Amino acid sequence: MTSLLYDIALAGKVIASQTSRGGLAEILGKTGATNIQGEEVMKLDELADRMIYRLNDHTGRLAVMASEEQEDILPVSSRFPIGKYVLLYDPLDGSSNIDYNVSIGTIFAIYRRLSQSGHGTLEDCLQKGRDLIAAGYLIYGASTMLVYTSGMGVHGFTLDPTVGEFLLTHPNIRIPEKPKYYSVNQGYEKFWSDGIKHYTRYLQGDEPDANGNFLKGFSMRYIGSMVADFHRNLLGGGIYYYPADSKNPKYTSGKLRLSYEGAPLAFIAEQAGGTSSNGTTNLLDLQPEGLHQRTPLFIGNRDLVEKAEEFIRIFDHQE
Ligand code: FDP
Repeated sequence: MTSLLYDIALAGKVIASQTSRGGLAEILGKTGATNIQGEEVMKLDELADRMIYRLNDHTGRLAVMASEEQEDILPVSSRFPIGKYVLLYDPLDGSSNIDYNVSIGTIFAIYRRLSQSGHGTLEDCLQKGRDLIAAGYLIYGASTMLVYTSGMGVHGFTLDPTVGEFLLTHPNIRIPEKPKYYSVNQGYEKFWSDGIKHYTRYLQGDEPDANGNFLKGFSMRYIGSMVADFHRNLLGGGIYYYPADSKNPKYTSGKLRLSYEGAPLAFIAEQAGGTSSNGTTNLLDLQPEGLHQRTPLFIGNRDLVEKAEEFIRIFDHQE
């Protein structure tokens, strides 16, 4: 496990070195291809995807991988030894921000394989977040950080570019009890359900909850790179949500993916004292039905996530 995390950290260093060179390295812009999600593939998406795969395919630690950028699972080649772990990853989260020098990230989720031997299977990849043995993210921002949990707290490391190593800077991260921020793309408000609209006004301090209590109102922050939004709220306290909306009839379950975006961040949030939900159920308890399954997502301070569930229950009549 430690070696696997080390390999992911190494991929992160390489991706960071590329992102920090930006326009100098001719790696900004689109490849011209469209991925399985129907999104335009950026050159850096492709580079990050390849980098993580190549640094992990031959080590003997993994049985199978799956990436946001690839439609099918990526079993380890028969040329290489097969290991006992499963790696799911979003190589470059927030890729629509790449060209604007805004923070982006990599998210990863690690499971133990379920199959007994041979190549890893789809079933190995479709495990509940509760079965995660480690999860984390790299954030490529003003500095590069690696934040991860293996079920014993959340720890953050900052890349020291002068020595090329991640050094422990944020041991045992806990979400502050007093939240500061709410983070959502409020440009989509007209596409939201009543529950989400009322909940958002509650967060702004404009509406009471079911007990008649008002909040003072939080500051709104939204970067549009989930890793960066999550990271800020992890350290500052708050809630990030991307609800289901009626904007695109194709995506009735929101935009974000359960297995390699929602579940790993949910595991981190829980380890830091927070929680997550799809509006009714903890994200860690959802059984993925497909590799690229989308989910509505609410993640951050426990009381704010529970309050989102309450508003949805009351206004959207969900049990
Ligand atoms: P992106 O499409 O740029 O990769 O994972 C998808 C994601 O980014 C998240 O990182 C981000 O929070 C969200 O989508 C932004 O979506 P909107 O532009 O719809 O707000």
